[in-house]
Parts: sequence; structure tokens; C-alpha cells
Amino acid sequence: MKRRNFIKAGAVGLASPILLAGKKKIKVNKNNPIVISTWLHGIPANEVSFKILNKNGSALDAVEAGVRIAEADAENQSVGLGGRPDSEGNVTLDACIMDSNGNAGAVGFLENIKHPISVARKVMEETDHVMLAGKGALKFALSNGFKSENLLTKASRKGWLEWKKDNRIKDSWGPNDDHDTITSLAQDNDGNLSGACTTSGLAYKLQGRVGDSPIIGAGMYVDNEVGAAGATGMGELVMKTCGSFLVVELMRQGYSAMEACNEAIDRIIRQEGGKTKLQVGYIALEKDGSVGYSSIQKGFQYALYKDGVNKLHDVKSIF
Ligand code: SD4
Repeated sequence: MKRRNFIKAGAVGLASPILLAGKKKIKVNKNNPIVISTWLHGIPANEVSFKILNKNGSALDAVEAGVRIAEADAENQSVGLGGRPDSEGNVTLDACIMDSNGNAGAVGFLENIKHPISVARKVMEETDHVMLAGKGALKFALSNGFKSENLLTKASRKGWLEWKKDNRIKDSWGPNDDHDTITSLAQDNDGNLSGACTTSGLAYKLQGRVGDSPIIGAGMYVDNEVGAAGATGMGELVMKTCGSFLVVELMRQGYSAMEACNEAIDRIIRQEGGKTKLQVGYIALEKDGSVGYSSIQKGFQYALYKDGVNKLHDVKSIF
């Protein structure tokens, strides 16, 4: 069997073991910056990121600045300010960031700070740790000059009060309801990759719940030799399959960005016994500038800024 065929056999879940050694040779995409982000809010984020990339800025600066747009947007009820709260009415935020040198920073269960992505970057750059959570993360943010503010907007409070009135002990986290994390992956003029992921997590989650988004290798992962990947959707499914790391590792083993995203989605479906009503979407950016995307359900969209065009794309579901 030819190598590529062998890979494909694995990707559709046939019984063949995948024994692929070594890295594939990847041509590095240079002087052609790219940014790919999840969902509609990826469009304004990409605009800001691309301006930085176009001026020879780093992929790291680009992704941070891009996702900050979504974090600051009070209308956006799934990221930063205005994020939907947990079951007790607290807005708790998760974020992670990774640069092209393999450095990583993350915050989980962070309250009252509008820009968790920038706190995650501070954790990466100013400490020997990768992740800070809860009160410690807040204390760290405040001591680094971040401002404490109320993130629960009127609209999000209203939605939460209605949810409570319904007496819903469990939420029905359907395909695209109540979750639209932003994950951004960028490649700069030097061909270097970085990624950022930030969210208020699942709406009305149990207090203390942390999702995939701040977990390096689950919500997002960057390997500058190979590519980057990021997730959106039901974080529990992503965490249980180390989703973003899996996508990147599959690319290292020879899968294209698209094949890798499909296989990671397929892996979730197999782990869930063949079907699920929940949604997960992946995006990937390979070192050669090619992109991949896949989702369990229909409805997932990604924004791609490439070759001077910033455009929203619909993803066909795997079913
Ligand atoms: C989470 N993955 O907290 C996040 C939610 C999300 O699109 O991605 N929404 O599980």
C-alpha cells in the first residue's frame, strides 16, 4: 500500500494499524501571512490580526490582538465581556496562547478580567508556569495591571435569569447553542505559527467547570515544525481525545490538515459509540499554509484571511 493510501485507510477508521514514522517534508509558507479563526467573530478578529501580519508583525502578536476584539465585544455572549455566566450567575473565562517556540500560557476559571488571553500571555512570558486558575489567576492579573470589572452584561444576565426560571438542572448543549469560542491560528511572514483560544465556556455550566479551551493540546496546540490546530464546541469531547494535539500530531504523521481534522472528529464519534448530538469543530493551519476544518454537526463556520481576502466559510458536517 502506498504511504498516502495507508494513511487514508486509518483516517476512515478501518482496522489497519497506523505505523508512520518520521515527519513528512513540509514546504514552509513564507511572505504570505494567513489567519484562520472560528465562527463569524473570526472575521473582525482576522482583520486586526492581518494588519499586524502585513506589517511584518509576529503570529503571536496577531492572534492575541485578534481575539481581544471578540473578548471586548459585549454583544458576543460566548467570549470575554458579556459572556454567558455559569449556573450561579458568574462569568468565568478560560484561555490559552502558544507561540512558535513551544511556549504556552493559560488561565482557567478566571473572573472579572475582560482579556484572559493577555493574562495567559503574561503567564507564558512572566512566569515559569503554564496555567493559573481561579483566584490565583485573578490575583496574578491584578498584580500585572489588569483592571477588575463586572463582565455580566444586562443581556447575559437576562438570559441566565430566564434559564433559571425554567428550572433547568441540566443544560441542553445542542449543536451550536450557547457556545462560540474563538480560536485563532496565524502564520507570519517568516512562516512562524502561533495560536490563541478564549471563551466564557459553556453557558450555565456547573460552577468550577473548566473546558478544553485553556488546556494546551485540547483547545489549541501549536507545533512550529508542523502546524497548529484549535477547537470549538463541547469541550469535554475535545479534552477526552486531546483534540488539538491529535490534529497536529496527525499532520506530523503525514495527514493533510483536512484529513487530520476529519480523523480527530471521527475519533470523537467513535469514542461516543458512533453518534452524538453534540458539536465539536476543528480548524488547522499547516506549515505549508494549507488549512483544514471539520465538525461533527452542520452549522460550524470558520473565517479565513488568505491571499488578501477575509471570508467566512460554512463547514459541511461529517454526518
Ligand atoms: C468549552 N469549548 O468551554 C468551549 C466552548 C466552545 O464554542 O467552544 N464553544 O467547552
